[in-house]
Amino acid sequence: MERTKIGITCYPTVGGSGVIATELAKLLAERGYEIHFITSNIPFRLKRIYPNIYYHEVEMTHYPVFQYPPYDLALANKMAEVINREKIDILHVHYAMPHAICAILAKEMINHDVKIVTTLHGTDITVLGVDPSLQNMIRFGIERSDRVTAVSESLVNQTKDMLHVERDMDVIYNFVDEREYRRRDESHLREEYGIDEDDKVIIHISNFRQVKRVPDVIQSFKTIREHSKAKLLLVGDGPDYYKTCQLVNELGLKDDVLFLGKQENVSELLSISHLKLLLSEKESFGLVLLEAMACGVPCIGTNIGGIPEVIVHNETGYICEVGDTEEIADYAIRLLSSNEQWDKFSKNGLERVRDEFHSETIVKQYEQVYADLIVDR
Ligand code: GMT
Repeated sequence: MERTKIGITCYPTVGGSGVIATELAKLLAERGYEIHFITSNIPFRLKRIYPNIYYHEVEMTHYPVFQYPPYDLALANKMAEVINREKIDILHVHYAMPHAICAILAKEMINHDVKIVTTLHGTDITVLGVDPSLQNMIRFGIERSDRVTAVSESLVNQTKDMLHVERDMDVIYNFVDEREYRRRDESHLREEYGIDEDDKVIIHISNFRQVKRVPDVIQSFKTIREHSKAKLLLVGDGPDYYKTCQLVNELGLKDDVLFLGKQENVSELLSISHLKLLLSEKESFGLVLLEAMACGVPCIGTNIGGIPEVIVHNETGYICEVGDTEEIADYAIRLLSSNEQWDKFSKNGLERVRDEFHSETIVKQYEQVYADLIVDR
């Protein structure tokens, strides 16, 4: 029997959607699918050779006559070329804007019956979707896809409300590779970073965009630090990085906050952490929460988007209102001062990742979506 061929387009740089697209590709490849990435760069998580994963780079032509290089058209063109040549069965795009629109254009350009699956990750709905000038185009991408999945119930509801989309959308949650995300003994890192034995370690991982509200992490940490010996690990980089450094200095926290920049092996850092903070004002899922829970780290997150679908309040962590840094600090202090409570939350989190977000379960859900479409052809 011929192998099912899946084309994948995602943002290949650091970011949850690129991580999910690539981890899904690797697991599908292990299950015998043939995968064709059609992207601007090799996805950053594709670190070694996988015999049935291929990479097709979108090439840009720089003509002086073009005021702006037409990336989206180059992508559609590459999609059409690869679908035709490789006889791709399914083109799975991550993000409606612009990837679903490019996929629809590519399909129009060829005679091969490829099916388009679009996965919504959030930003195209919650950030771009509020711009009226883009709404029609995003809706078009969603409505003309053969199947649409979203990474949380909340994102499905927001898509329906904001874009007035009526079609069915499947919720398929994010997942982590359990072989990578597990708690291990990385105690040497504590020593290397100068973290004392009695320091509690709090971690925040993000792209430091404004929506992540990193200043709230700092303000919460300030209060936590007044009650307990602690260090804050800040992992990632982005537009609010400088502002965050300034705030840390202003609040006199310089000695207790470690700016670690972009890091690849975050499971090692999570393994020395006691608490994960994700205090965003927009978050369709919060993959970093799952990564933390898989490493046994309880989480505090905000009551927005998909976060309450990941953290169970008072069981695997706490849910707080956006910006309420006093409440966040109160919960953190309570959790960090009780070993019994911490052990319970850590264990509950591990069980939740295993029972609700196991990679095996999630990959099967995507396989079912593909199988339904192939049967329909
Ligand atoms: O959070 C970001 O800024 C990055 C963005 C992305 O493209 O990776 O994350 C989105 O997709 C992730 C994977 O599904 C989700 O876990 C994030 O919650 C979502 N970000 C937002 O909704 C802001």
